[in-house]
Amino acid sequence: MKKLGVLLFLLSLCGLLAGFSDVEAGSWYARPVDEMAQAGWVSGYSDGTFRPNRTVSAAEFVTLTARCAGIDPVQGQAEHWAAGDLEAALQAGWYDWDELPPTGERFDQPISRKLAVKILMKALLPQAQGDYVTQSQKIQDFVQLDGHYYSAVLAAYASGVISGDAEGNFRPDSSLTRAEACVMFQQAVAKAKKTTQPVPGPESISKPAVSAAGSVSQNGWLQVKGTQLCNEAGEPVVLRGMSSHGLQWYSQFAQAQAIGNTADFGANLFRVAMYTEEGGYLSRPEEMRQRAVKAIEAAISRDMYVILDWHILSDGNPMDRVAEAESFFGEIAWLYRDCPNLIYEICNEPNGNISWAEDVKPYAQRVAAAIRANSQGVILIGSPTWSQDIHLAAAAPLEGENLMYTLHFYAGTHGSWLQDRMDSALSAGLPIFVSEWGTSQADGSGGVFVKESEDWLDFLEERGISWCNWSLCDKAESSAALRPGTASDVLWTQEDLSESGQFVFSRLRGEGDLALEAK
Ligand code: DCB
Repeated sequence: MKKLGVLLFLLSLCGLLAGFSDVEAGSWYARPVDEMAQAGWVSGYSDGTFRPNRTVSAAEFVTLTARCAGIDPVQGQAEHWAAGDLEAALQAGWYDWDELPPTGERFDQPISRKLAVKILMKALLPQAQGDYVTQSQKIQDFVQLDGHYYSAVLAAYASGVISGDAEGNFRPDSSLTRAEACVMFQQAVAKAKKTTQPVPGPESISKPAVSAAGSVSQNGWLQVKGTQLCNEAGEPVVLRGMSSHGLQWYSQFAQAQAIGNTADFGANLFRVAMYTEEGGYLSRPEEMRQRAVKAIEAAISRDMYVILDWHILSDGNPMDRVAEAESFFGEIAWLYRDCPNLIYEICNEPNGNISWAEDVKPYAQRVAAAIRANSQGVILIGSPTWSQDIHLAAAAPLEGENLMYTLHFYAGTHGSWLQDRMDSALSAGLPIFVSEWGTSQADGSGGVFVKESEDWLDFLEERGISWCNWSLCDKAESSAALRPGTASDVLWTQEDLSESGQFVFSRLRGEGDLALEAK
C-alpha cells in the first residue's frame, strides 16, 4: 500500500498521472491540480475524487489564498469556519468590505472570477502590473469588466496567471471551478517564486523609512494626558496625514489604493470627511455610511489611525441634527468598539450665528455620551467660527476623558493671531488637534501659501500637535493635493501631486520618527 503511494507520487511528479480518479492525466488542469495537492494546498474528497468542475465558494478561495500567502487567521465577526482567514484577508486589503461583508452572508456563495483574480493578485503578486492597451486587447469581453478590477485583471493577464477561455473571454462575473482555481494558483505561485524583490519604478516616489513609525500596531489605543495625545503606554504621539474631500464627490480617493499611497508617503492618519449636507449623509445615509466604512476599513488595513468626521459646513449649527449624529456615532462606535484605530470627530466646523454654551457644547455632550456607551476612543470637538473659537471651549470645556478640541486653519487666511489663541488655549489646559488645515485661503483656493504653511507646521511640530491636511482629491482648487485627472488606483508619482500636495507630502515624508520623545 505504502509502495503504491510512493509510486503514484512519483508518477504524478513526472506528469504522467494525476492523483485523483476524476483528474484525467494529460488534461489541461492535471499538472496544476497535482502540484497544488502535493504542496498540501488543496485536497480531494475521501472517495478519491477531486471534482474539478465543482464551483469554488468565496470562503474556499480566500482560505486557499491565505494558505499560499502564509497569513494567519485573526478573530472574525461571523460564526463561520473561515471567518478568521476572511478577516485577515480583509485586513490585508485583498478585497473591500462590500465585496465580501465580514458578517458572512456571502462567504458560501460562489466567488466571481473577477474577485478571485483581484484577491489572488493582491495576495501573491502585489507588484504585478499590466499595460492597459496591450492586455485589454487580449480580452474579448473586456467591456463587461467593472473598472474596479482593471488593474488586477490586466496584471493577471500580463503575468500569465490567467488566459481566458476558448473564445478569448474572461467572463468576469461567472463562477470559478476547482480546476480553474488550481491553474490560476499554480501560475501565480510559480510567478511569485520567480519575482525578485520588488523594485520601485524609476518615477515612483521612494518610500520613507518612517512609514511604519507611529502605526496603530505600535501605539494601540490612544489616550489624552494633559493636553497631549498619547499612546496606550502613555507616551506622546503625533499623528499626521490627509483628509479626504467630501465623500459624496471624491470617494475614489478615500479607498484602499489612495489611502495606502498616503501611508506609503509617511502618513499614519487618514480623515474621512463625511459631509452632512451638500448631497452628503443626510440625503443619502446608507450610501455615505458605506463609503465611510470602506474608507475606515482601508485605513485599518494599512495600520493607520482614522478620523471619522461628521462634516457639517453649510449646516452651521450641529444641534439641528443632533439625533442623527447620536444614532450614527452610536452605531459606528459599537461596530468599532474593539478597534483602536478610530477617532471620532463629531462636528467639523460649526459656524453662523450660534454659541458654544447653547449649541455646540450641549450637542457635543450628547454625541459624546452616545459614543461612550460603546467606546473610550478619542473624540474631537469643533467650535464656532469654523473651529477657530477654541478660546470659548478653553473657558468651558466638557467633562470627560479622551476629549480633544479641533482648531482649523488655512495658511493663506489665518495668521499669528490664531497661533496665539492656540497657545492660550493650551496654557489653559485644552488638548488641541488640527484635524483640518489647508495651504490655501479659507475657501480652499487662492493659491498655495508655502511660507505660511511651513511656519504653521513648525509651530505645530514644536507643540506635538497632530494634523490632517485638506484635501486628498484632484479638484481644480489650490488646496487639492493631486493634479486634476489623477488616477485614484495607482501609486502616484511626483508629477501627480499638485503644488500643495508636493509640499504636504514632503513634510509627511521628511519629519523623522513620528513618535515624540517623552517630555
Ligand atoms: C472648511 C471646510 C471644508 C472646505 C474648506 C475650504 O471651510 F471644512 O469643507 O472645503 O474649509 O474652504 C471646501 C472645498 C470646496 C467645496 C467647499 C464646499 O475645498 O471644494 O466646494 O468646501 O463644500 C471653511 C473653513 C474656514 C472658513 C470658511 C470655510 N473661514 N468655508 O475661516 O472663513 O466657508 O467653507
